[in-house]
Amino acid sequence: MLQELVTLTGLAEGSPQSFKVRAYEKASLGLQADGRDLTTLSMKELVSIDGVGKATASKIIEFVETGRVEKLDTLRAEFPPEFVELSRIPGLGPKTLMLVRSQLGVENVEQLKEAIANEKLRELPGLGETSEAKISKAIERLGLTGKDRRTPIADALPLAERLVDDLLALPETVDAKFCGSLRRMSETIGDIDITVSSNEPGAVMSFVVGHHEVDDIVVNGETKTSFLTAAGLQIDVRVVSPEQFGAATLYFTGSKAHNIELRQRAIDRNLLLNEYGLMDASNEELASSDRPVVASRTEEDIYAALDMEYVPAPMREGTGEVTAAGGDGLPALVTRADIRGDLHYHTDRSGDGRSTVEEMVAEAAAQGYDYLAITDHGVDLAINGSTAEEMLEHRAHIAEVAESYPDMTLLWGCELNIGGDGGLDYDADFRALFDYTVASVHSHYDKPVPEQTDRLIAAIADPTVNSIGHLTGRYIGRRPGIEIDYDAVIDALVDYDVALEINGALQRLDAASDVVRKAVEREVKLVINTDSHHTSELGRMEYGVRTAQRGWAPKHLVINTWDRAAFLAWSQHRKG
Ligand code: DGT
Ligand code: CA
Ligand code: CA
Ligand code: ZN
Repeated sequence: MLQELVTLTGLAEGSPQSFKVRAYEKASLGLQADGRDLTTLSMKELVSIDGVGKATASKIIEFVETGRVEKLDTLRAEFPPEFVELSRIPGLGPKTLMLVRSQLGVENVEQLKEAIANEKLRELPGLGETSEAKISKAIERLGLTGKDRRTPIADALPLAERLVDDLLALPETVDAKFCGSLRRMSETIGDIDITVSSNEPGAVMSFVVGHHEVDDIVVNGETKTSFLTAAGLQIDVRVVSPEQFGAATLYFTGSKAHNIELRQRAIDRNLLLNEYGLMDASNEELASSDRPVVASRTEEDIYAALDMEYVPAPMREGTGEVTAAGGDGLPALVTRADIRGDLHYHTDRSGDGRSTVEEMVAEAAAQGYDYLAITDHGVDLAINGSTAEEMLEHRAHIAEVAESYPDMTLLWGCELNIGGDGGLDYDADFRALFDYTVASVHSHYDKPVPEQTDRLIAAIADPTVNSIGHLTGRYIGRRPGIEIDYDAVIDALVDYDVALEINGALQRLDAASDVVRKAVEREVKLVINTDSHHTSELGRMEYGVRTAQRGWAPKHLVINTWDRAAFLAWSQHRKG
């Protein structure tokens, strides 16, 4: 709700920097950091949270008590979802967007495209042919058009996790899981599919119908409810009996291509696979509902009955996993339990970091990590970066904190900024002092492919660089990243033995899973990181791991699964 207030108020005020917008943003960060269940807090408790003022607190109370916020309803009426969506387009800030609306009557993507086709945008003050072309390209690359409009995973996954948690808390629920593209870790989601196991579907369905996320009911059946959220995202909830839960989650997780291959494998064994179970089909006389069930309660049972290894959900895309799982075997995939450290990690030494060194290190230690690289921004990242002097003080500070954590090796690192031409922060001698570095792109997103490729290769070739962070700099569905020649970049990673990051932030998931899979084929070293800027963000490691699995990443290529000695030796090897 607060995030929506941030966006809509930004539009209403014509600036994402306005006082009100920043107040909501601060409150949102404060609440996130606090972590308590908002619905249980009093006015007094709310305003005592860092960044939460009276105005925001009363909106939360209003929301908890009535399920609505009047201010938000007013803003929603003024800015319908199809208009708000336009604010995702790079180059269309709130001011420009409001201008486009008032001058050209543009209310949605279709009308915006039409205005671009008629060369209307370039005539507006502050815009020109270049910005018009840029906006046009961004619309294409964001995939905003038509009925196949999709929701970025960052907007769908936290919502699905909350819903599943709410369902699991229901006494009538035996088990619940989100399935579909979301469970497979697709970058964008058509709709959310949730499967619930229960013997009392009626109770589950009425709970769903009454849920506060429901804006509009599409299907209201005995075992299936489909509804729309206020943001227009569709959620399908199906209830099945506990005996059929495995078959149902297998079916609804898909992908369709994976299901089709599984079904063929079943047929080859005289079996029948559907959303109710894996059945013995040898007696053709029997009606399908009378066929003996071979397996259905768990996915594990079904894969086993098909003579296959269990296939982790992120791999289920019908791109060779069925053959591998039923034949030579799947790669020994990395899992969350294998991870021994985080190697892209900020503190409030970075302008955009929001927790102290002490807090961030304590949180990492609580994960049981063996090593941790603190990688605050280098000096080139304006506002957020630190000078050489500040970095040296920071090193001393980190060393001091490290004394309290004898079981964890704390590295003084840096997130180097890859400049427009591939240049890096500080001078080479200073960079060589860091224990570990991640180099990443934070600007110049629009250069042509050959220049972007050269730029990355220059950074990879630099002997002070250990890894490349968030490869393209994209924000899924919001900002297209840089376009590069992946094969050339992967060649360079191999040649210089530099690790490729899989960034677990849901907006990023960068490198993308298909790029990871290419890199895996070339045995590029990988590193899975959270890029945390706050103590609440360490959970991203799980998303990074799932993305790695989607890219078929085996444990042995992931450097932050290695034991301390092996990792430390590797991190120093380029320095000779
Ligand atoms: P999405 O929602 O477009 O991001 O993608 P999915 O994969 O979540 O697709 P969705 O929601 O249409 O259906 C959920 C799952 O149900 C899908 O992954 C596989 C299964 N499924 C749906 N339709 C079919 C079908 O016609 N044949 C088979 N074999 N499976 C299907
Ligand atoms: Ca779906
Ligand atoms: Ca669906
Ligand atoms: Zn970072």
